[in-house]
Amino acid sequence: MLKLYDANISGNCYKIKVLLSFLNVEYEIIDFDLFKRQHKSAEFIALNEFGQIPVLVDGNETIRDSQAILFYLASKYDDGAWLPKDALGQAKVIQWLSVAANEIFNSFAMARVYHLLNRTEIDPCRV
Ligand SMILES: N[C@@H](CCC(=O)N[C@@H](CS)C(=O)NCC(=O)O)C(=O)O
Repeated sequence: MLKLYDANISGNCYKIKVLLSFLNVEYEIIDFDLFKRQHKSAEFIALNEFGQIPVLVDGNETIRDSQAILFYLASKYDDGAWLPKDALGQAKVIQWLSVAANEIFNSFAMARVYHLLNRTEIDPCRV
């Protein structure tokens, strides 16, 4: 079964759980408390050298980064509804994934974490 290294407060993890539920794919959650710094353990760094969640493990394959995981799930577990097979369709999906990784992450997501967790760091998503 797929394993998702997750943290409940993470928007990057949330979007993967939304796609997994749309695709009806079963998975196991490995729940991390970021404030206990489980994501910086040697065992987890072996899975993701950046020490960040989300990470997806599918058998012998390990995928880090939410955009890459969305791409992987839609390619492997869907019939083209979420990720078109043609070059232009794929480019249009990737252009929106880039918006999520830049414009949305650096504005709404930062503001959410800043207020939700009362954090004052320049990059409140790093724990
Ligand atoms: N580019 C990565 C960013 C992942 C990321 O920023 N994860 C945050 C939680 S949403 C994290 O692990 N923060 C803890 C840290 O970096 O120390 C992705 O899209 O998955």
